[in-house]
Amino acid sequence: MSASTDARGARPSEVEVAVIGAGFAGMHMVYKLRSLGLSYRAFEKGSGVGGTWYWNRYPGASSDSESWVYSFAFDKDLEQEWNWSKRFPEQPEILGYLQYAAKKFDLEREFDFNTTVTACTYDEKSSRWIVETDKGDRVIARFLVTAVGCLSAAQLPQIPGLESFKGRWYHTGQWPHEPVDFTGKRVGVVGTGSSGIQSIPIIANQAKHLTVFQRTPNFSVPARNRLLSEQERNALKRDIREIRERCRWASIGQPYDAQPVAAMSVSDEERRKQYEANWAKGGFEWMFGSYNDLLVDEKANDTAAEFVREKIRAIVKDPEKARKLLPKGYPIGTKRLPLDQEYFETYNRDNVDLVDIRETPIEQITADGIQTSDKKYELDAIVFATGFDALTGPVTRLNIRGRGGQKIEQKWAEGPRTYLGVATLGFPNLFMITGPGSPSVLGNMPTSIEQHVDWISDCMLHLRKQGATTIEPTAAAEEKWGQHVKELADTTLFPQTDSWYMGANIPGKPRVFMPYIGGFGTYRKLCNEVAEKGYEGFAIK
Ligand code: N01
Repeated sequence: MSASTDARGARPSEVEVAVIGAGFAGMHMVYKLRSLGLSYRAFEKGSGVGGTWYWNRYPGASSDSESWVYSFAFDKDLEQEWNWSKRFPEQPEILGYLQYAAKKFDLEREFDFNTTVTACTYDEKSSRWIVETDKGDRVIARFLVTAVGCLSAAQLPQIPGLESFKGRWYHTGQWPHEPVDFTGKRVGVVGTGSSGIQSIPIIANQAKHLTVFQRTPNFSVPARNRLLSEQERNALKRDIREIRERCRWASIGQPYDAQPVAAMSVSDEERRKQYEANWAKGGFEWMFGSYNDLLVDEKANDTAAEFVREKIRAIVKDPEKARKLLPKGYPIGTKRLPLDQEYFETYNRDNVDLVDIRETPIEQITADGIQTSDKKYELDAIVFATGFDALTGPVTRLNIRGRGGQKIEQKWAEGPRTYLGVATLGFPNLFMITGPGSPSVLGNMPTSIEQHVDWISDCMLHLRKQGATTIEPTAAAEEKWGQHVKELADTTLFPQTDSWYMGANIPGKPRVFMPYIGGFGTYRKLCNEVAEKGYEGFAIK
């Protein structure tokens, strides 16, 4: 018998908690609920654990956080047993790690896989959630926990003619499980965000010809991925507790923070030396471990942006390609900064072309390729690296209805409204792991997830001790949190830019900066204080 089955081994239809998702968040939540002795049902659309790493199997998919922190922190044995091969782990290795953890903690049997949640409805009379699935389940739960990730609702652009395309097409976020071989093929990639930038060098290596359709040129910084030596691994394992503690309190959940130095307070020469040194190291530290004003001061930001533009000019030999690749018109870092492996170098290959679709827009997809306003590109395969309906999309597509039958997408019509990014008024006993209004995507996801899972579990225990039935943010607390999230964002350069942080990649989506940008450590402190004050800002009944 598992914790999600009854004495007869059947899945119960009434539980304390319903959990949706089997990625880092869902796995950790279920592990935690089981250890607390709370009953649950857990649903996952995919056929196995992995979440992001189950779906994003595109060539080159890899984490941009270092392997030793891009992992579960809740089990000391797991972190000593598992050997990461590289600095930045690649998708197959992360998926392997999550599958290993699922086996180690016997989590697989706790999930209903291949099961899509079709509706979550709050019943006010019983103060329970009714969770329905495409398998005909109707589960009654006191609490509903969404562990659906922030970047899981894939966005396919509405380009006329896709249905007529005779070749194969793919979205990076919904990649097939069987290997995709582009050998000898003419491939088009649409999109140059992180997914495009990671996959383009690998596809270029395989394909006969690659055409990249770029809407906005992106800044990108070298990852400088490499194998870890045994000595390095041992040292990391020795220090891992201390490293994790640094992550917990740092601004982006990584074991480093910006220096307490403004870029404009040092000489040009010194700044350049710093940028060069960090460029050689690679990784996010280039930007987020250097000066503390890069995302708030336009002049400071310009110095970093111009440094990257210089690198692009130096790497890309064809001046016309270099011109098209130069990012301009928005501050560096205000679109999520990709890390790359020879991305700009890829444009020096003879088999790679770049189309600026702002200059020559895509008009339609035809049976044999992509037609722009300028010419037709004949293609055997198209890869859409066009991103996601970020942060809100994964939640709104669950068909959640709260008090009075209100749909969550109605409540969020002008942008997401939450308290601490974990709960929302009108939807009692709903907890969102890494929801909008929490730091989530602004740093190392497992650090965010762990903090939310712990906080939510503690809150459930508190309610149990109190004999309480429901918890829900007060209108005042939610309003104040929304203001705070906005005010913080307005002190930065982020709102200037069309990015998925702002919802700008989805036609019609309200333009609101969705994550909390006050820093992971500060946020953790605030959440702890809320709990210490008896869940201040929540109405508990
Ligand atoms: O998506 P994106 P992504 N016609 O939205 C373009 C995380 N992630 O999947 O900039 C033509 O960033 C769009 O153009 P524009 C990470 O947080 C993490 O790459 O909107 N083009 C852009 O170039 C990341 O930020 C990792 O003008 C269209 C691209 O498609 C997030 O996921 C790896 C278009 C989309 O870029 C999303 O990344 C990968 C259209 N209609 C992803 N619509 C790791 O940690 C969009 N585009 C490793």
